[in-house]
Amino acid sequence: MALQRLPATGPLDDLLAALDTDGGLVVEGLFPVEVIDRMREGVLKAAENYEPGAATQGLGEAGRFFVGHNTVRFSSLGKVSDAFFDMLDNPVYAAMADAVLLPSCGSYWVNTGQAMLIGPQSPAQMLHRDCDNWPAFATMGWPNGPEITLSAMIALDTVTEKLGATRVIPGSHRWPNYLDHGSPEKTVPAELEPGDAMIYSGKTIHGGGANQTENEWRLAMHLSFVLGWIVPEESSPIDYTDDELAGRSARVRRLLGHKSYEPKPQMGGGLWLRHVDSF
Ligand SMILES: O=C(O)CCC(=O)C(=O)O
Repeated sequence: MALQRLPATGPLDDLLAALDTDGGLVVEGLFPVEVIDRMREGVLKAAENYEPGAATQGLGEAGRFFVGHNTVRFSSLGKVSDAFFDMLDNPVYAAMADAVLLPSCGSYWVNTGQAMLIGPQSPAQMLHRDCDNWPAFATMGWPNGPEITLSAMIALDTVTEKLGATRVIPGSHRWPNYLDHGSPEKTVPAELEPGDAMIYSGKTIHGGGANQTENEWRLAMHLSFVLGWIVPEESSPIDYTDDELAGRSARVRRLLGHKSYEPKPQMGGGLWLRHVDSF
C-alpha cells in the first residue's frame, strides 16, 4: 500500500486525515521551488566541508552505522541558507504541527533540521521510529499516547526509490507492539519531487532507502518539531545568536529556542525562560 499523495493546497483536514490513517503522507508542493533551490545551493556548498560517514549522532560507531558510512549529514541549516527560515514559517507545515503537537504542549520547537545526503551504493538504513529518542515517554500508553514529534523528509532534488527515497511502513504507528520495527518488505518508498515532503508521525516506522545508483547522491533534508517541554536532538538555542535571529519572525525565534516555552492553554509553568516578555 503506497502512501497517499495530496497537494499542499488542499484542505488541511485531508492532510491530517491521511497522517492519522497511515502515519505518513506525501504533501506535494509543500515548499516553493524557489525556496528549495536556495536551500539546495547552500546545502551543496556546505557539504564540501563534511566527509561521508563523519556524522555519528554522538553515538560513535553505532551512530555512524545508523546514519550510514556513505551519508553526509549536517545541521544548523539557517547558517547554510536563509531559505531555512522560510521553511520554518511554512504555513501548511505549521498548521499540521499545530494540530498534531499542540494538544500536548503550549508550544513546540525544532527537533532537528538536517541535510541528509545519501551517497551511491549505500545500503538501506535500519528501520526505526523517531519517537525512539524519548523511549520512556514514547512507550507510555503506546500506541495511543500523545504525539511527541512530527517530521518531514523534504526533497531538495528529485528523490526516486533507486536514489534512496525514505521507506515507510504505513499503519505502523498503530501497531500494538512498540518493539516491533517491521521488516524491509513491508516498506514503501516515498518518492518526491523538489519541494514535496513526506510528513510522518514520530510513531511511524521508516528509514532511509538504499541508494542503488553508481554515482548519484540523494539530495534531501529533514525538518522535525518536538513538544516544547522535551529536549530536542539539535542544540539550536546555542547554535544561533540573538543577532543572527534578529529580524526573524517570533515563530522562528521560538522554534530555535530564543523564546520561552509557554504552557498555555496547557497546565504547567513557563520553561526555558528566555525573552519572556520582549516579543
Ligand atoms: O534519510 C532518510 O530518508 C531517513 C533518515 C531517518 O529517518 C533518520 O535518520 O532518522
